[in-house]
Amino acid sequence: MSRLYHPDDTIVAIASPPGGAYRGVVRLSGPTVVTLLREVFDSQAGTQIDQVRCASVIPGYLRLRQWDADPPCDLYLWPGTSSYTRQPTAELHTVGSPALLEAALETVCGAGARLAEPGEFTMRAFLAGRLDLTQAEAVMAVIDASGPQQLDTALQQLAGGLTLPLTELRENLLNLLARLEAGLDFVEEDIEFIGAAELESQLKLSADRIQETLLQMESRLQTVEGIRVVLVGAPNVGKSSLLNAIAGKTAAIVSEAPGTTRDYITCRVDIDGVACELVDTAGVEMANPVRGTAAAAQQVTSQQRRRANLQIFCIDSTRPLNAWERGELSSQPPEPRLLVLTKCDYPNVLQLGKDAIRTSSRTGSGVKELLLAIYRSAFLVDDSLGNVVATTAARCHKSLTAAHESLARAMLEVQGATGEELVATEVRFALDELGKVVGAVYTEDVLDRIFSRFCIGK
Ligand SMILES: Nc1nc2c(ncn2[C@@H]2O[C@H](COP(=O)(O)OP(=O)(O)OP(=O)(O)O)[C@@H](O)[C@H]2O)c(=O)[nH]1
Ligand SMILES: [Mg+2]
Repeated sequence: MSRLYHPDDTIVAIASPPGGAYRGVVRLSGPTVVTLLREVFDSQAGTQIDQVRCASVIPGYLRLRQWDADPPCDLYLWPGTSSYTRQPTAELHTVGSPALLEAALETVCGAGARLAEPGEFTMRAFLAGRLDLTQAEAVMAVIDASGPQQLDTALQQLAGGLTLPLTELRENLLNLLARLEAGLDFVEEDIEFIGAAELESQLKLSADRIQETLLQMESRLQTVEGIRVVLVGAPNVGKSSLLNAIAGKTAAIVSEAPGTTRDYITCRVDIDGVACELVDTAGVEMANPVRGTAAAAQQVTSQQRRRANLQIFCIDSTRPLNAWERGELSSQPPEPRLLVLTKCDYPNVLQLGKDAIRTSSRTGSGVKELLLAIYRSAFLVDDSLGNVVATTAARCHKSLTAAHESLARAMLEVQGATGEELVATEVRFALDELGKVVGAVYTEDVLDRIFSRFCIGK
């Protein structure tokens, strides 16, 4: 069995980032924290650590076995169950020297603690019921957040953004199950605890809630995979060159021969925390292409256009618009579109509205403006961008789908009057699946998978 399942061990880890810093933190949690601190910490004012009853900060010194000098240290102590892990927890805040922190770790281990596994502090918080699984994942998302948007989202989830609706849903279903089971217990007496019509409407309500959450999650997943930004335009206008300029590397082949790109090419870029999948497509010749490879390539392009969240319509600034481009510009595409003029390092023969972004892949001018425009559009394209916690969405999708299916079957059984026994079984099954999402029902390998992605000390 994994070591994570032994909350009776006292664990210790360096909780501050690696490398030298002004301050470093060593974190401990477990039943023997207070006894152990008596060995490794001297309070400046002579405070008796075992007398401390509530969360306190105590200035003092570390007593390191290997060192003669005792470095100054502030002890943050949660002696009871008010801590993150709901067990005695302490943090030793001292000088952030890697050698010193290692020595502190060794000393604490020498006094009876063991090194913590990745995510073990948060695992304890989960096992103690302080967090549910979606919140534990949010802790990790907060730590990993690479931009303000991701951070905001992770914090929302940590604050119970997903937990609250799911908890409410589970409670409703539990009540429903209780009434169903009461009816089953008194089947002889012919007392009705819940009528078929109410049962069906309650089931439908819950099924709809799950469906809503699923849809929300799907849009989150899509966001995490990246909003799809598709470059379209006539052959040879410089789409592939622009993709390379945005990506900062050669992802697509460029040549002066029109029709170079035949299949679509994708490339991921991260624009300040917003994941984008850029898609380069084959140039479009005309509205109704001829047969052969050109036609096949254009079919692929139309498919990609349909899947786009955002279109970047590229127009060559060195020549007048052709008929196809005029037609495209006069119609409103279903998805948001940015207009981009290419090859602006050449003398410009084309005047488009001021909304068009002027770029040159050769000099790199305008690429920054284009990135900013993509970034801004991303939030218009996908308003769930503020709600991304991909790991949770990926993990919960299967359970939510299964719960929804059970409730749909339960509704059919109510309609077919096949018996409340079967309805209750389906409701129980749905509850189990919802329980997996928040971690009310879990297996060891699910926990291992989730918590092993944490870093040590968290
Ligand atoms: N001077 C200049 N030349 C460019 C620029 N962008 C592209 N080109 C040239 O234009 C030609 C076509 O570029 P590509 O990027 O292959 O154009 P494309 O639209 O992807 O073409 P297809 O894949 O055939 O549809 C190449 O010779 C590029 O070097 C630019 O910003 N400035
Ligand atoms: Mg190309």
